[in-house]
Amino acid sequence: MFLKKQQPATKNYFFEKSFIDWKRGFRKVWSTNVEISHKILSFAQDSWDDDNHWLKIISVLAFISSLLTITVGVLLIIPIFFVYLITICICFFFVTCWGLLFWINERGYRTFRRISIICRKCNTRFKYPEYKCPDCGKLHSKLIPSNYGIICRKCICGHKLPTTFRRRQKTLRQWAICPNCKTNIYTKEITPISIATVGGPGSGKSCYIQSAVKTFIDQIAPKAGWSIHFLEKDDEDHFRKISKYFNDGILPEKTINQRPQAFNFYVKSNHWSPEKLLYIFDPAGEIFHDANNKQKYYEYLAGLVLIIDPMSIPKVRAKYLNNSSIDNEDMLESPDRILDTLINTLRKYYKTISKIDIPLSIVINKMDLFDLEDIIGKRAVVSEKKANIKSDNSRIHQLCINFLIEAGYKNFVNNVKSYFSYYHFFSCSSLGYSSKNKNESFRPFRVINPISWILCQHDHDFVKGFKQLNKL
Ligand SMILES: Nc1nc2c(ncn2[C@@H]2O[C@H](COP(=O)(O)OP(=O)(O)OP(=O)(O)O)[C@@H](O)[C@H]2O)c(=O)[nH]1
Ligand SMILES: [Mg+2]
Ligand SMILES: [Zn+2]
Ligand SMILES: [Zn+2]
Repeated sequence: MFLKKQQPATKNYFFEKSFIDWKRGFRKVWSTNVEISHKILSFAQDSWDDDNHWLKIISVLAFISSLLTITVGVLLIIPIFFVYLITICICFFFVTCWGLLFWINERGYRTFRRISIICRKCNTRFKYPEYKCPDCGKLHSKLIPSNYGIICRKCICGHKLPTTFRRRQKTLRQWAICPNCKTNIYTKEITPISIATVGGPGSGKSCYIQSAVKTFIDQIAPKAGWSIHFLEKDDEDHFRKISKYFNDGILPEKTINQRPQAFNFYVKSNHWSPEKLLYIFDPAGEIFHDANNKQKYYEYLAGLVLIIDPMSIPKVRAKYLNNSSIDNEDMLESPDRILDTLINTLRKYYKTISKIDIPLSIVINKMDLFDLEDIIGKRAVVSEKKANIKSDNSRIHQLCINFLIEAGYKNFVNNVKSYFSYYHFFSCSSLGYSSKNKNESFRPFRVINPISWILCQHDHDFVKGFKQLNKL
């Protein structure tokens, strides 16, 4: 409520100027009174020095009136200014209470809705953007109800800036600036949900993210009654492009950006407000070679999707390589090394020795290859039909664990269990068929489950949303 940082704005009258006015007024009236009494006193002294008797009488009278001026001054000025001060204090009290109501409303809404902003350029997350005054360009931080104004703030240039959440969103969105890199952020103050992929080069992260996003936007959102729109035109164009490539069976290019730009879209529903803004990060696999490679987004992750290419597991590879060769054989990196690096990086980053609280989806990808679907996919679940297992997802989770243990990855599974508080194993195929059959639309399957699991871990609105969806 009382901002420490100086703002290029004038403070609310009752928070500063009223007390300055009182002090100035009191000084002025008091000094005028003293001055008048002083003048009368010096007149009395001059008259006393004269030999004229009449003047001596006048001098005595002047001396008495000088004393009276001071006394009446003290008796009148002090009570009047005391009442004046009390009135200002009462106004200050009521304005503060009024301001506190708005401030609590703003803070409560932000905390409850977990509102913050992520800069697209530097990936920094911050609670409040800076707002540029549309008239003079001065930067205002924390444009919220404060001692600089309850419902609006007056910039030093005279321009009035709204300080309440809704009016600020309506009128000042294009003036929001990242406090870190000072670029325009355009985004609304909203609930961001950030998800990032993890996996070695060529494990299938980009294919996975693109097919999961496409499935979410094209199939899940319309079914659930959520409307999707994009942060910027570039995001929409990017989505249209990958959508077209997907339909034409064209693979994404190798990711080279070490600090990935987030792919964003808003999810709007009648059941929640404000909208949710999904940030999806897809880094290049090479960053997981280095445990010191800290990404800014680690600070605010809602979940991680660890992609495992089954062919990067030596035993699995040995079993299937006789049947066929793989495109990116020489690039494959063992998933246990990737997991070790991830655990080291996160533990260093969060300076913790206890479990990591970020939900982790472990996804065995490329399920279209060979007979993997019969071992850890839906076909395996159908053929087993275990009555005691609640859902296909729980069964696949267990099958994946068994598969990894049999493939010599017991340590991997144990590390997941001992270092992560929330984890789930999934299997899916981002493309639906081997990339060798070019120019045919990809047919991903089960790609949404790892993402929906993370969304449900992070946000209660999505739990209800997906529950509703499963009932349909
Ligand atoms: N058969 C099959 N191949 C896949 C699938 N997903 C990805 N691939 C193959 O894996 C290759 C690498 O996929 P990407 O998504 O580019 O891998 P990445 O993890 O993003 O790699 P980097 O960008 O280098 O980190 C693709 O060119 C495909 O050939 C899948 O679901 N099935
Ligand atoms: Mg990639
Ligand atoms: Zn201004
Ligand atoms: Zn920035």
